[in-house]
Amino acid sequence: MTAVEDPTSSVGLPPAKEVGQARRRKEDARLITGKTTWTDNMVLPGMLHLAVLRSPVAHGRITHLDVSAAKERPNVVAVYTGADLAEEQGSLPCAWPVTPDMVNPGHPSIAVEQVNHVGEAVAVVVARSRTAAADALEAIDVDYEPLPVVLDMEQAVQEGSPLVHDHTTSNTSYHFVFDAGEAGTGSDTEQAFADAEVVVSRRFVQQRLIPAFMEPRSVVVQPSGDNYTMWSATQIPHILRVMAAMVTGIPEHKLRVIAPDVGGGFGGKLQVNPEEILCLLIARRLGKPVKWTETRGESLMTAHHGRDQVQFIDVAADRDGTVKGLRVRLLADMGAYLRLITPGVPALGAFMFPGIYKFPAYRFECDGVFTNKVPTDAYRGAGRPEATFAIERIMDELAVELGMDPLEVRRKNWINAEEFPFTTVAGLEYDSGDYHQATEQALELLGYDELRAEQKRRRESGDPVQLGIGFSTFTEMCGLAPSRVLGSLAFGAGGWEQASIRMLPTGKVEVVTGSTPHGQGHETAWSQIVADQLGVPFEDVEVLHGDTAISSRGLDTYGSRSLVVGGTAVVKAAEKVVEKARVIAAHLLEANADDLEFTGGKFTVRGTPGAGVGIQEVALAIFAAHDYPEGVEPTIDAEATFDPENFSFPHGTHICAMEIDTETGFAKIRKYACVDDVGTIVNPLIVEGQVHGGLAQGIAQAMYEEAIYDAEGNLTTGSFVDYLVPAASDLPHFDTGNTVHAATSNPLGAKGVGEAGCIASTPAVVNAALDAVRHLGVTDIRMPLTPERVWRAIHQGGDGGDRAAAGSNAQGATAGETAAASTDPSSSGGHL
Ligand code: MCN
Repeated sequence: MTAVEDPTSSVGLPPAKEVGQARRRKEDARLITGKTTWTDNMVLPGMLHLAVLRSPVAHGRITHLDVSAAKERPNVVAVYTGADLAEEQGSLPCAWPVTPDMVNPGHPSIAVEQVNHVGEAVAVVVARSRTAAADALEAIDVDYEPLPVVLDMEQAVQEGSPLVHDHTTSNTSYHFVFDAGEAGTGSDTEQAFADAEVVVSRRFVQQRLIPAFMEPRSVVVQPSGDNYTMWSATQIPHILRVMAAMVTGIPEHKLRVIAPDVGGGFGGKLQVNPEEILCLLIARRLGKPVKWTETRGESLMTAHHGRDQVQFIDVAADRDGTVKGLRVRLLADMGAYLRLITPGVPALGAFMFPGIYKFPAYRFECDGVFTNKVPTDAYRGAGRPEATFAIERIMDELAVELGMDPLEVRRKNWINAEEFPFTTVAGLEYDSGDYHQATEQALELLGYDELRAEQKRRRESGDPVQLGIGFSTFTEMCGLAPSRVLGSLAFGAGGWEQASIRMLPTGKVEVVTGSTPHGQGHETAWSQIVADQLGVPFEDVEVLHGDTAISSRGLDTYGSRSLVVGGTAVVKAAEKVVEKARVIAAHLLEANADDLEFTGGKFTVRGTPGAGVGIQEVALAIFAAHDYPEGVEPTIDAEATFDPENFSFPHGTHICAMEIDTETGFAKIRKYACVDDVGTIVNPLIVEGQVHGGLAQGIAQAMYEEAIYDAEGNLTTGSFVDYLVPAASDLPHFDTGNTVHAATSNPLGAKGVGEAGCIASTPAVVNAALDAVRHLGVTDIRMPLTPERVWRAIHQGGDGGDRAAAGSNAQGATAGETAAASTDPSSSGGHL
């Protein structure tokens, strides 16, 4: 990774000593040596265990449900059905009504009369042990009257299609439109298309993905009188508390939610789960602690999925490559219900389709469609990877149509560095960056010229292994905030974040943050920020989070928001601490507060640098409180809430070089180089780790992962044997670098990084694959780029087609093994 120097020099913070250092994460020692408590490790006296009977049918009426035998099973304490809990279970929340007339069918935690996807809860057993609960599920007798199963979005929106919810009039939940002409941010799109010299149209499929977090979901609820404590492997303890209070009627101040160490989420734990509500309701009924931990199979089958869109995209341009307009129509699979932000995911993406290009006309339309599948919701990038894929793919297609170099057509349409701040046709104000600079660096990192020369050689010699180079020049909107803008998008919450800082008597510092890390390293990064702000040693800072009783206000971690919003709240709280300490230090030094300078943790009197007092000494003095100025509170604690004026817009250039064996269809990344601009970098090691993780997931979408349902609506990729999450050994070395253009929306000058790699990488990989085989007549290959699909695209035409409904991934193989095993694409083994 290229070095970053003087990260705060341009943004008016104290000189950076810690910020910019590649500190190892302070949380890792406990995480990787088993010295932490995951939710499932919790054991409470008298704790009961919940097991869930799940529907084996995708769509059906429950005609018979007999739980009496299960109640008689050993160690079973209670069995509940939807009817038993109908009065109190309410509906799981959807916080993003993207249009005023959006149809939300409601979502019970346990089905009452009808099931709408495989895996939906039908009954729950509460027993003294986990195994007793699971065993008793077998004694429950259920009959279903099957209903027609709706799986294909394009069929679901046809007139006369069977309905997922029979009390609705169609399978369309909402029709969302953003039209730049109507919004006043652009000109008439239809006119732009009528006037353009060239129009390129494509249909892209964003396959369904599963956010396969390491730690499965788990929840424990402990009642104590009318108070409840919930431990949950969640990304959103604060939002969960509010939502759970609303759903169950338990007063919010009687409910404490704790997210202990959480083993990853990737958006999949940005949810209010039926089981969280059920544990709460049952703990209330029985007055006993209740635990539920999912199996991996339950996780893949019932935790919300991501992506799943059909994208129709048209670009209008002149023959010289100048883009004139963009039109996007989406079908977005909601699954059977609207979960916490299901409908908002494609709507958020609406603002990202224009990418880093300037053109005058843009129209976006999206139908949110119900199907009998598990609901979709946030998955790393949520809406933005889908948009970035579509625009970066079609820019390549435009280049091909015009006979231009893919970078040349991009460069022609980029917003130039001197044009910032720039308001895009979607109405976003991009604040800073330099797309040319990032691209030049990335080309160098990749060794572009050499690889192009090799590509030429391979083509000319008819080498069976062809080489392709694919680009993705992207930006994204993250740092989810500003509250007013989120409000204008009909999001049900704000986007501020809170932090407080307490100076302890011994000079140590406690930082309480409303962000909720689940792998992102906030304890380390926030310590670095505070160490610089207060001039105290990094080791003296402790960061507390993820407990609504400790951090009472917060909006949690998602949307790469934590540093730019939560980290800024930490900066603001630290500034207040310094100002409070300044007044007390002035008193102790018998000086005027205005005459004090504060550097390196020490207040000195301007002009007499010898005399001074350290902020940690001030903390002890104020604890004793023997001598402090009148009218001042004896504390130097402070809290701050930050709500930025704008999103943050990281950008970058990602380039993938890919080899394709034209005889086997096996695709292999030869080299991957990327240069990301995330503004000021607080911790380069963490940033690099975040980029690597994001790349792994973005590449996984391009090459490996796909959730597949069979014709009856069964998930056939219901285990890691079938759902192909790549291992580190399946991924290439990444050459990463950075440019630094400070964000203007926060005093750190930082831009989010948590999703960047995931958003950027997928189109770079697919573009590379196409570049390798386009001369063989291939114009598209459906994701994931399995050897079967690639082979079919080369030898049979089309995009490689749909994968077989069942058993489409090699049993138990890693991605590499699968590909290697699939050397005979006409056999039925491997991916075939
Ligand atoms: N950072 C930095 N300098 C920057 C930007 C970020 O040093 N200019 C650091 C931050 O201090 C923080 C980390 O990078 O430690 C990520 O910061 P940020 O971009 O603010 O993202 P969030 O902390 O809000 O994390 C959310 C983001 C999302 S949306 C998903 S999805 C995701 C991701 O983070 N899920 C993850 N990264 C993940 N990493 C792990 N290990 N597990 C997940 O589930």
